[in-house]
Amino acid sequence: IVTVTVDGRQVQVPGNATILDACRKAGQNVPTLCYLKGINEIGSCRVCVVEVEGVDQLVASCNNYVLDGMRIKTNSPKVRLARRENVMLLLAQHDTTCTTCARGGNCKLAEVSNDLGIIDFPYKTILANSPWPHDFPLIRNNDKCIRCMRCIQICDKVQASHVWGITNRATHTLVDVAGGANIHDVDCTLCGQCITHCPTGALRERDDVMRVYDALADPDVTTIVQIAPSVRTSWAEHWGLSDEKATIQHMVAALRPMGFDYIVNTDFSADLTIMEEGTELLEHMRRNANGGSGFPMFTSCCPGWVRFVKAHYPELVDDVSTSKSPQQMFGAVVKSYYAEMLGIDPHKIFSLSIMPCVAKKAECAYPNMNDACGDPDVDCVLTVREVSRMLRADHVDVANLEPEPFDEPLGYGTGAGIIFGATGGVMEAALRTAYHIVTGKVPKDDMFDEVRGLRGWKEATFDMDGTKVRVAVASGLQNAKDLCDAIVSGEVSYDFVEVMACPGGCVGGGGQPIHDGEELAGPRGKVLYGLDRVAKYRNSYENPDIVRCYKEYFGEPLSERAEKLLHTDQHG
Ligand code: HC0
Ligand code: SF4
Repeated sequence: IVTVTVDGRQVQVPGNATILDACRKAGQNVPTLCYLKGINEIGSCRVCVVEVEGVDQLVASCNNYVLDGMRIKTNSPKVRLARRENVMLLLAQHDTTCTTCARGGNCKLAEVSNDLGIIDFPYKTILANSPWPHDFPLIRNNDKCIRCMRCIQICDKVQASHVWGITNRATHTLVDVAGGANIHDVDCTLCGQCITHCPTGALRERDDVMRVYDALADPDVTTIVQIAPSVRTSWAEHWGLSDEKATIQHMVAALRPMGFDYIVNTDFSADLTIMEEGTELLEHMRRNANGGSGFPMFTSCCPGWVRFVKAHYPELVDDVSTSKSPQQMFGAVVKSYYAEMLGIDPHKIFSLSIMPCVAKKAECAYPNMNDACGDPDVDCVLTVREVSRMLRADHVDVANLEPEPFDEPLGYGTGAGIIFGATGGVMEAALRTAYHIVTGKVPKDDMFDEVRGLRGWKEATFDMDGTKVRVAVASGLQNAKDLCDAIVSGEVSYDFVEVMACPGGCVGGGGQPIHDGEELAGPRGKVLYGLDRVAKYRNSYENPDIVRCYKEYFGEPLSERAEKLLHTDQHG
């Protein structure tokens, strides 16, 4: 413990604290721009500079450490001048057309610049012009890049994907696809983590909002929208509403006046996925007991993970579950069973899904995801950010909505479907149903809760009346890589492995609302587990809509029709 003085106020901090930590402890919120705790502490933007008594040069507070007796000034004239100058130099290479920026109103650079009172801007702006294929679901706009390096670090350290690199030097320095490659030719998983960690509008998702407005305006088209599990925790964050005023039923009420014909719940198809995948798991274990690959079965619902495993572990691809993701299962059900039930021509359905995910935009366009009627099973995917922009454009009075139910049938999802959105949730949901299949008994409440929580690599062994099931759960692709390496080398062995590309699972997804520097997977996940706790049904096999769906249409899990519509042997 050392004692330092910040703007005249003494504080005690651990000897390994940064100056920034000490300033914040003293109540002085020094501005930062490139800084991301634990991930990017390189002091490149020079916005967090402070004056330290006895030191001539200003020091970056994010990556310099305290010394006992240090006296720090966070807002001296020298500091203020330097911060302004540093930010103005960034602006001199930034496209400041903020009115047409996807991040409008939610930009760290704009915030810092406004806070510093940069109104008269003396420099001429010179912009980097690097081309980008605008059909790709991830868009890089280099004239908005401030070279903070956050995207490089997230992609390297957290997502083990190494997509971004630095090209050129000095004032020509650019962050771009490493080695000058085309983004189509590198192994971007489309996890979107670089987007949610970008402090400006240099990275964003492809905007598909106009396709949705066009479908809504076409009288010949029936629009059916599904909403993913984790979206219920985050859709209204833009408006800062309480959890009670921002439930999924409020979201249904918000979407109705926009003109959607049917609003359905991806939780239902998450339950469907569990029925298929839980059954498949038991077959996979049987195969392994009789000389199968020896590798565990891997979950397949996260398209970021599927892209990753295909690129880096081809030897494991055959052990990825053939079950489609809940999004794609719902798409296939909508254009077959649901269309039949409603008496609509499936070719005239526009099937939309609202996801916390960028990779889902790619998943729905894979050529093998058109099993129902030959058209894509899901036509379009919007991120939570895009939907929030639509609600703002339509001036929906989000704070004063009366909750409304989903459309029936296929509107109901169990607690097991809801927890899909958090890391470990798919595993827990599958184990509840597998337990029932194996033992014929109802699983005790929360008997598989060991796989919950934000740790990047979790493992547990469960006993199902004598059948031992060894499981592991990873989220974040560096954790997934460590896990896969250990599996391939034989260091560890499991029966079932869940991987989600984004840290914390879909609640931390790359299509979620952006709160710069804050990680919200934890609190959002808690909401999902809270909903599971109070759900009428907590096990997928108990879902009355699922029971009906098998009775009327699929027969049983892994039936011929289920294999055709709900499974794929290719994964993209
Ligand atoms: Fe998934 Fe996800 S990836 S868990 O399987 O929540 O259900 O498809 O919708 O939200 O993205 C399910 C699928 C989602 C989310 C995402 C979640
Ligand atoms: Fe890397 Fe994910 Fe961004 Fe692709 S989307 S560049 S994998 S962080």
